[in-house]
Amino acid sequence: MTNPKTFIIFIGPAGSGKSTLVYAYSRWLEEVVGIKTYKVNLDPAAEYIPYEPDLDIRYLVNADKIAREFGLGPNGALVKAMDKIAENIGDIVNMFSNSDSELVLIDTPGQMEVFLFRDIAFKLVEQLRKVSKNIVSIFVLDADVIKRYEDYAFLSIISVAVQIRLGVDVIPVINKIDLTPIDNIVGDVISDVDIVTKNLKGLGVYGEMLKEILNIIALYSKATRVPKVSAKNFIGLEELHRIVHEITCACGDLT
Ligand SMILES: Nc1nc2c(ncn2[C@@H]2O[C@H](COP(=O)(O)OP(=O)(O)O)[C@@H](O)[C@H]2O)c(=O)[nH]1
Ligand SMILES: [Mg+2]
Repeated sequence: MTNPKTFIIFIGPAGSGKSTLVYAYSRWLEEVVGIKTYKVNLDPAAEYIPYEPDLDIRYLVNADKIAREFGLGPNGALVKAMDKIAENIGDIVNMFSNSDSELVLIDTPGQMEVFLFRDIAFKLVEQLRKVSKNIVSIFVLDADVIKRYEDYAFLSIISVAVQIRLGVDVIPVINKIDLTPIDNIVGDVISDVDIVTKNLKGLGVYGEMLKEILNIIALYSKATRVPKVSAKNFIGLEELHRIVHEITCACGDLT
């Protein structure tokens, strides 16, 4: 029996490195693990994509074309494009759900708000669920954002918000560690809630609230480790894959 498909949805702010991570992770999977992935570009306004998409939404719904047709600016065109994708998401998912690859990587628009704050977010997951229950999201944040313990809390909370919105497990990932030596700031304790909560000082009532929230997240969240990666330099991809595997695969923990 073949393994059920795993879908991985990459989400994060513009420029955090989603598309670069799709490229690096897919190459790493192919070369190191021997898994051929299927790559979907769901960004109708992408100007440059570092990987070769197997399905490129720009050929079906193109933001530039919509801007010209309806006389819209870039934001209006992107919103319209995403709504059009949402309307047709059943057909779009059908296009890639029969691919041979057991792993499908789905890249979302640079501006995460047009994905997360529109129907497309949960409609996509709704359709993917008809194919497989192995769906996980990777939330990518630039290492430059994580300078203080409260920034770690921010990453955890925003990942949970994404989890609630999509209804799938979310793995928070810190990217571009080649540029920012975050070990000097929160280091390897980043996944240790006790240490983080002890270091949330001087925040008054917000600090107390954060401690409670982080402990609850640690209690319920499946992805308790936060992989630190460099999509550019292929660092941390093994740890990322281990966590993806732990969450999506019935065969359990690889560690
Ligand atoms: N130094 C460094 N740059 C990166 C890394 N990942 C992505 N970038 C750069 O960050 C910019 C935005 O990356 P991109 O993947 O397009 O971001 P997206 O908008 O989230 O898809 C590009 O110039 C990438 O080359 C990384 O790990 N290290
Ligand atoms: Mg991108």
